Amino acid sequence: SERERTFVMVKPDGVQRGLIGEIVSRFEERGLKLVAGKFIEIPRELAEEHYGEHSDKPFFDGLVDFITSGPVFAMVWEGGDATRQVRSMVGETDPAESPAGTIRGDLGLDLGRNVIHASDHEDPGSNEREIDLFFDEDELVDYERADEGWLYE
Ligand code: YYY
Ligand code: MG
Repeated sequence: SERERTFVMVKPDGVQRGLIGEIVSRFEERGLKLVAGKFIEIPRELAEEHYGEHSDKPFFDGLVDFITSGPVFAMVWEGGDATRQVRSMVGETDPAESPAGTIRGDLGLDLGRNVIHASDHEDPGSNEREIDLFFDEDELVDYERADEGWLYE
């Protein structure tokens, strides 16, 4: 499978609930490689651009209010088919529809407080677009993980 990079963010509810470490651990243990991370408060303009595809939806204003309501932990993870792999670990948009074993299924209850954002594998290019929105090129670190030879055939 193709090595690629994908954008992931622990939302304000996940940060306030002390779930950053738990969430980072899941991706680390899976074998994905962390290539960037930053702890920030998202400016409203950036939030509106990030969620631009939803600008005409009834939940848009509440979503932007929520994502700007406190700090988030934004990350870039790299690996084989990373966007799809991460989404399968995240679960469905609604935690109530997410199986146990997924991040939203294990750690969330409510659609509007679903703990984590991840780029959409069904929206090709969303990973690159979101990485570019949140990170400068020189914030992405190129290195080899020590166990990479054991993670891929
Ligand atoms: O990509 P994902 O986060 O799984 O869902 P999207 O359909 O892109 O919606 C983004 C975000 O909006 C979702 O994580 C929760 C919120 N939301 C909502 O509050 N109410 C909805 N009916 C749909 C989505
Ligand atoms: Mg989405």
